[in-house]
Formats: sequence, C-alpha cells, structure tokens
Amino acid sequence: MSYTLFIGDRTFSSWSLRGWLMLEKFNLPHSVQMVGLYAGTMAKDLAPLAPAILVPVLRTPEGDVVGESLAIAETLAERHPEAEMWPKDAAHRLRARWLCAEMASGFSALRASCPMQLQHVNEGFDTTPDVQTDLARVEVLWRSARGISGAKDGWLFGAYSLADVFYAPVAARIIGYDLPVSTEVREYCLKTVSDPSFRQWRRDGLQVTYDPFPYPISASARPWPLD
Ligand SMILES: N[C@@H](CCC(=O)N[C@@H](CS)C(=O)NCC(=O)O)C(=O)O
Repeated sequence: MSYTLFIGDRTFSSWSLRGWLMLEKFNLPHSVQMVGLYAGTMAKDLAPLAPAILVPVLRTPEGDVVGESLAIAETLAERHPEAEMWPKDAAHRLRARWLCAEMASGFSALRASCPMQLQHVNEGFDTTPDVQTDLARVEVLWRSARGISGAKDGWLFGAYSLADVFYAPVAARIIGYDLPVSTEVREYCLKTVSDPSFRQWRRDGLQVTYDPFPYPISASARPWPLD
C-alpha cells in the first residue's frame, strides 16, 4: 500500500519538493516517478494522469489521482490523522492553513524573480522592491506562526507541520539568492536546508547536470551552504 508521487526536476521544482516532503517527513510509504519537466515530455508523461497538467501529482494506493499541492496535503492529512501533518491545536492549525494557502496563491514577485535552484548561492542578487515586499510578508507570517505557537525557534509551529513543508522552497530561495532577511528568518532557512530529508532531495537533484543551466548564474556565485 504505497503512494506514487509524480515529480519534476528536483533541483528546480519547488512544488515537487513540497509534495515529496509531505510524504517523506511524515513517513508515508511512497515511490517517486519523474516527469520530464525540463526534458519537454511533461504533457506526454502526465497524459495517463488526466486531468493533471502540473507536478506534483499523487496517486493513492487505490489508484485515485490528485493534483494541486494544497489538495494533496489535505488528502494526505485526512487519510493519515495519526501523522499529525497539521498542528494539533485548532488555533495553530487554522493559522498553519492560512500560511499554506497564502503561499500557494501569493508571493508572485519572489517566485518569478528567484526561481528555485538548489545548485549554488547567487550572491549579489538585486532585490527589487516587490521582492522586498514579499520578504517582509514572509517575516510577518513566520513571526505570527511563532507568536501563536510559542515556538521561539525551530519549526514554525513547534512540531514539523505542513506549514514547514509549504515554506521549504521559500527558505531555499532565500538561501539560494542570499536574500536580505532577519537573523531569525535566516536561521529558520538554514534549519530547513540542513534537514536530512531536504539534503537528500538536493543530493538526488544534483545527480542531474544541466547544460546550459536554465537560470542565470551570478558572476560571484558561491557554493551552497552545508553541502
Ligand atoms: N498550483 C500548483 C502549482 C504546481 C506547479 O506550478 N508546478 C510546476 C513545477 S514546480 C509545473 O508543473 N510547471 C509546469 C508548467 O507550468 O507547465 C500546485 O499547488 O501544485
């Protein structure tokens, strides 16, 4: 009885990373199938999973297919209440859901200007006002999670939750573009990218090389921390 998760290239696919963390961090049995996101075969690869057109896509052990990361998260949380994917406390859970939904529908400047790439740190990235606005919102939302959960450091709601899953690629962008954030936010980002599951995902991603690399690499790019 195992889930199948269909994902795109690990180095770049932020939504695939979320889908995988949902299964991996909560110990839900799964296997992974790659879809040719950067190889150009995505439409053909996803055709048997209609109406899916994006990754990640989850196939349940019963053969049902669900797309959209929030829908995948809610499906898994409903099927595995024992995994406590959402915070236990109702008020914390409500706030965590809010954070995840805002992530899924917002942060357009950060997402467009800083596409996730896990290869290196693009030092000297020119942070536009729109990206700064998104970063300020990240600060507010993470502080609000800590305010309500009482978690002074570590995961946003104390125990690892779907909120940490949804913000993992944000943390990766902050690290990968060396974005200006508060010390607390940077510490959380470093915690995220040093988590063993995240590191495994990144290591697996780096097995694939890209020539040319699909995104600009700054002249002063430096190695990824905690490599
Ligand atoms: N709203 C979707 C977003 C998924 C998404 O945009 N996935 C990207 C890869 S990270 C994708 O499939 N892109 C292919 C495309 O846009 O054609 C979700 O929550 O899962």
